[in-house]
Amino acid sequence: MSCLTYLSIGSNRGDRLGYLKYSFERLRLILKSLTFSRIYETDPVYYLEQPKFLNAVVSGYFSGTPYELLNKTQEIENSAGRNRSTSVSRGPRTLDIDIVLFGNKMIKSSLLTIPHPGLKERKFVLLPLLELNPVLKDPATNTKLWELLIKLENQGIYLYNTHGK
Ligand code: PH2
Ligand code: MG
Ligand code: MG
Repeated sequence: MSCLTYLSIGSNRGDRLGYLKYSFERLRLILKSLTFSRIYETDPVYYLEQPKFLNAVVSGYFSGTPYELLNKTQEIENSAGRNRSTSVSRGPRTLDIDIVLFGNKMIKSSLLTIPHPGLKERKFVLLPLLELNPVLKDPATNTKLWELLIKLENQGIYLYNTHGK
């Protein structure tokens, strides 16, 4: 059996667009019917002293457990030069792939929390997520995600125009 999953992708170090495209190509081999949102350039949140991010969300069907998917996404992050040992928590990274939703599953363990704990407060996740599926709900509370999005303050999210870049 396969499960529809949504992943948030981010990069704010090095060739940001290149890392996003690399992640799409790698995820294409892991997720069936891979679909991706438009790409947004976003102001950093949490740790503010870092460059702007490129962010997107992808969806697709995964055959396996959430932990198996986590292993695969971490392997892709590592192969994109992600260095966990020297990096500041929530600081600059070449490639970050976060599992946001995995069907309607709810998981809380030391390795993995699903839905992603930042989902409800991050416009750079909610906006591209709703672009892919406007009727999504938070499986924990059943709240419509668009209702959460419109309550958030402006966070600096701009459509990234890839023409001429
Ligand atoms: N990721 C973070 C911390 N802050 N800000 C934006 N705009 N986009 C991100 O992907 C992001 C962030 C840690 O994963
Ligand atoms: Mg992240
Ligand atoms: Mg992450």
